[in-house]
This record gives sequence, structure tokens and C-alpha cells, in this order.
Amino acid sequence: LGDLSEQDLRARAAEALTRARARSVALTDAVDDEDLVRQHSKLMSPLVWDLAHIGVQEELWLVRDVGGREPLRPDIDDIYDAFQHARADRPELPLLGPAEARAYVKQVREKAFDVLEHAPMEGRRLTEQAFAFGMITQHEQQHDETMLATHQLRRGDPVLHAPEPPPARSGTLPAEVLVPGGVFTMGTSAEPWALDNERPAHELAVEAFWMDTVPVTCGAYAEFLDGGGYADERWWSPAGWAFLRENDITAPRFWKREQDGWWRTRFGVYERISADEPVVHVSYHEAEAYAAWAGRRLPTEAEWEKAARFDPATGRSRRFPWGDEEPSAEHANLGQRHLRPAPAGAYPAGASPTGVHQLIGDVWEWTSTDFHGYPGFAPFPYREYSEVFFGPEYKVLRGGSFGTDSAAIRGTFRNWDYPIRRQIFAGFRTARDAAPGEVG
Ligand code: AVJ
Ligand code: FE
Repeated sequence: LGDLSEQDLRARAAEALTRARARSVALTDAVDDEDLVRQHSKLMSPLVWDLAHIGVQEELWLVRDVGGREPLRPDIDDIYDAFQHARADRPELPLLGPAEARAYVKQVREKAFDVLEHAPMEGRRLTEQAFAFGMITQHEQQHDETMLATHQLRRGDPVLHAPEPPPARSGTLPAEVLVPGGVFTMGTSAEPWALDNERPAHELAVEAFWMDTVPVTCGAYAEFLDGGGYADERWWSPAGWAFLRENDITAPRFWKREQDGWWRTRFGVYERISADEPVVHVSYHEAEAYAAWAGRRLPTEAEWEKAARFDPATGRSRRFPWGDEEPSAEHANLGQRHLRPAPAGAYPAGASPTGVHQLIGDVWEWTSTDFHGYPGFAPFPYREYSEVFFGPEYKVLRGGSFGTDSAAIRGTFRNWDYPIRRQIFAGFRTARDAAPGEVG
């Protein structure tokens, strides 16, 4: 950040905001007004709520806070406050209609660009201002991923289209790789757009461990399923077993058993499950049970981050598995460029120095760690962003999915959700402790 001129910072912020908006518009223009205001699942807001909420946050943080401008719509703050109204109740609110919501977010964006052009950007303020624009960009992209999950829950003909992801390219990969033990740097104090929960950088020791080279595939998962895994209490935690029974869960979300094998609905298309694709739409409980069946366990969050960032050659933690460069289409399946996870081994250029593939993109990965602040955590811009979620109810997910934009992912990025959630684009990989002779 120190190397960028004020002009560069403004241009980058403007470009990132514009890219996010193009995506929000595409996701909301893809359906008719009736679909825009409908609740497609109790787990999700109507798409039109997300759209206006994106505008309200931008008004609060950029127009009012950074710009010190007059409020545009102070009357709607409450309706779009995620803490005031649960998702299930949002359809009953006096929401802005589709045309009103579109006009509102456009108006806010014009003001935000005016603030961006005229806000003083120097010294300490520069870092803060640049962060505010980065935070709003990430906020919009996170809601875009949420809207993509709503699209997945929507019934009806397909309305989203994208090219197929690249095929697996790297021949035969080992099933697992050894990640060395010892101290590494977790979290960051340097990433300009890192959110409060990723900070500060701190040293942490991890024992040597083995990590799956690729995320668990549908083919591997189907062996667990077809072997009776969902009927065998041995593999499940008490909470996981209760979750299965109470909800009559017999397969990953969106899977359906046909006479010739497993099929799924994906963005309105009914298709056969592909064996070499990472499994997605599984809860933490299902991930944990699979790992137990396989004689393994889920990685901790620290293990995941060490595998993703630690470079044994230099001892340094990098921004991404492949180094410090921003993600390209060669590195990872991100940004809704494709509407599915890519087959295992499709991104050899994105592998880590120890040889772990597809840590970034494709599917969010459940870790065994509860969501907590790092030592020295300081909430900003407000406690409600992360701190109020700290505790044992939430599990940390890492790495982003095919629906995560590159603006909202990095080696330090932390996502969290309830262990029962399956509508998010979440999969997992497994790990095991290294035996004393294996530590290298
Ligand atoms: C980080 C994805 C859990 O969607 O609840 C959006 C991001 N925070 N608006 C969420 C977020 C406020 C958050 N997650
Ligand atoms: Fe939000």
C-alpha cells in the first residue's frame, strides 16, 4: 500500500467497486421482479433485500462516515440492518421494490464516487479511507456470493450461465502431503483490505501433519454414502447424529439418488454427479463424519493457514499458496467465472510450495476450529462485524469458493457459519497427525 500513489488507490477502489456492482446487477437482473421479491428459502433473504442492503451499508460507511455527507435514506437504515431482522422475517418488511432498490443503489454509488474523488487521502487517513472502500467492496462481493447461493435454492429454469471450468491437468497427485511442524506467522497486520478478524499477525507453532492434496471429491464422498455412512452412528458426533435424524438427511444438499447413481440440481440444471469434482453443500457435521470414517480428521484453522501460506524455503508466510501475486484465472476458480467447483487437480499453478492444491477457490473448506479473535484482536469498524459471532457456535471456513470474488479472499481470510449449514458453497479436506518418524 505504501508504494501506491493516491491516484492509484482511487483508481483501484473505483475499479473494484465497479466490478462488484456489475456482478450485483447481473445477479439481480437475471430474474424477473416476482423472483426478486420472493423468498426462495427461509435461510435466505429475498434478492431485493440484499441489493438494497448493499446500498445502505455503502451509504453508512462511505457516504456518511468517510464523506461526512447528508444521509440519502435515513428512514430505511433499520429495515436493512441484518441484526434487527432475521432472514426468515425479511419478506414481511416494507422493502424497497425492485425499481426503487435499483435507483437507490445507483444514487448511493454516485455519491460514493464523489466522496472517493474528493476525500482527503494522505498519511494515516489514506490507509483508513482506502480500507473503507476495500471493506465496502468486500461487503458487496460477500452479498453477491450469498445471492448466488439464493440462486442455487431457486426453482425454475436456469438463468445463470458460465463456461465449464478447466479439466484436471496434473496427472496423478499423491493423496496427501506432509506440512512441516514448527512456528509460522498466522494472520496479518499488513494486508490493506484484511478485516478485523484476520488481524494481527502472530506467531503460532503447529505440529507436523499430513493434509489431503485436494478437497474431498464427490467420488470419495459417495463411497462413504454408499457404504452406509449416513446410517452408522459411529462416524457422527452426538450433535451431528441428532442433526441427521431430526432433519432426515441422507445425502449432501441437492443430491438425489437415481437408479443409475447420484444426480444433483445445480442452478436449475439436473446433472449427474461428477466423481472428480470437490463435494459441496455439506455441513460441518457431514465433513466431520466423513473424516472419521476415513480414519482421519478435519484440519484445524491454523493447519489450513500454514498449508496455504507457509513457504519452507524462506520460513515466511505468503499472501496466497502460490506466492504474493493477486489470483489469476490460472491460479484458482474464483469470482463466479464458472458455476461449479473445478475437478481435483485443475489448478497446478495454484498449488502451495508443499504441494497442496486448490486451497483457494472451488469450495469453502470447513476447519475444526471455533470462530474466535486472534491474540490482540481489536474490533473495527464495529463489534457487529465479527466479534459478536466469536464463540463455540460457529466453525471457521477457509479458502473461498467458485462464487467468491478475488477481492474477498486471501490466505488470511476467515469465514464462519453454523455447523449445520449446507446452502453455502462449502466442502472440506481431511488431515492427520504426522507419526514421530515422519516429521522430516
Ligand atoms: C462473513 C459471510 C459470515 O454474510 O454474514 C455480510 C459477511 N457481514 N454483511 C455474512 C457479512 C455483513 C458475513 N460472512
Ligand atoms: Fe451485510
